[in-house]
Amino acid sequence: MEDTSREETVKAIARGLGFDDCRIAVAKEATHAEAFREWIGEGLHGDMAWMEKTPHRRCDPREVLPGCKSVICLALNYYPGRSSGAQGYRIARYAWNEDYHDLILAKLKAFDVELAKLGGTQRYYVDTGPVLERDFATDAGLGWNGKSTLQIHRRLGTWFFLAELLTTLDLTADSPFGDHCGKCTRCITACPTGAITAPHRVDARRCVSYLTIEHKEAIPEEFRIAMGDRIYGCDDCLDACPWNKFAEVSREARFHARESVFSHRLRDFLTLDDESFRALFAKSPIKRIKRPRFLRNVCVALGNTGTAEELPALETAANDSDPLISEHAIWAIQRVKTRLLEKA
Ligand code: B12
Ligand code: SF4
Ligand code: SF4
Repeated sequence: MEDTSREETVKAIARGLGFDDCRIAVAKEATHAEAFREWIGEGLHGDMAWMEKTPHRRCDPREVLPGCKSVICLALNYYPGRSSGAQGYRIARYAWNEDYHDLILAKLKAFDVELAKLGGTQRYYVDTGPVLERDFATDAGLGWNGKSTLQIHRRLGTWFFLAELLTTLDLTADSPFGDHCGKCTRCITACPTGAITAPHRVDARRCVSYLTIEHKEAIPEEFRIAMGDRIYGCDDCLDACPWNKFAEVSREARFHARESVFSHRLRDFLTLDDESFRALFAKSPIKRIKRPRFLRNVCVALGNTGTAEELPALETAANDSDPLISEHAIWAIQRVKTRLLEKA
């Protein structure tokens, strides 16, 4: 009886802090720890070297928090709606406005204070911690890991962030919800670069999200055309998922499209210097990749979609002192010119 009321208290705290769902998993070795080790072993994480560090910790919360008994798994809906208002380019929806890390960490901090009052010691994370977040969310029945590897929630679809508190509180775990992908394979078909190489397996090195955000060097030529008009992240496997049909727009206005960004035409981004880049993307996750990587992505998209009107802006970018920008601008100019010749 006492345990039941503690779980209810935990879920009430989550609701009070604005989380859309909260479920509990047992703290143990992750169910798919072996799949994770294989994934790393095959180098599918590309140059995200931080993922190789301390795999024993990432696969078992008890290695992160001694005495950890439960993992409190949380979902926060970020769906900002269908259209950003952008003309001719796409940014992944999670990055349409403010960075979720700070926003969610503030909620987790308040959560921790409440759990300490119940006698718990916690570690809390969103995204960047050594936790296989989706594995524990599946165990807790928050949702299930779809073939795209995205965690799907029966009501929110795929448009939500995960966060969790590892706690020494011994809470009764919730039951898994089960896999509801059925025969569907839409995400695999929709992926522009063939990054979902098998159900439940993403080769990060092929994923547009990795190439445009995590990858620091030149974008391999084999993926540039497939990137199309995507300049930061990719939502194609999310857009394709039928479980998103009933997604509701997030209550959090700080996730809704930032007008000052999306009023830019694609070529306007090439005029940003370091200072105006930082100002435009203040508090946005895009700020993290800094101007050279962002302009690199813009050049590729302009190469794929641009017309003669874009050539002057690309010529200026081709003279940029940053080689990452100039190399991609030169590639884009060639591609636009080839297209113009083909049309002539
Ligand atoms: C590294 C990383 C990436 C990498 C690699 C992605 C990947 N699929 O592994 C890149 C940069 C490509 C990426 C992209 C994106 N990411 Co990311 N990413 C992460 C991060 C930091 C680690 C993921 C990880 O450990 N990958 C390693 C693989 C092996 O693990 P996994 O994919 O989680 O898979 C587990 C399960 O699938 C399970 N499993 C394996 N086989 C099987 C088989 C069956 C039958 C079952 C049931 C399960 C199962 O075992 C695996 C290991 O535990 C997490 C945060 C975190 N700490 O977990 C965010 C996270 C996964 N990303 C997130 C988001 C939003 C995205 C993007 C949508 C962003 C975008 N729009 O551009 C894309 C989606 C791409 C995709 N299809 O996954 C969210 C996902 C939320 C959700 N609802 O699922 C997370 C959870 C961040 C957060 N806190 O909200 N990401
Ligand atoms: S985010 Fe885009 S590129 Fe990456 S797996 Fe999904 S559809 Fe493929
Ligand atoms: S698109 Fe289909 S197969 Fe892919 S995650 Fe969604 S339901 Fe599962």
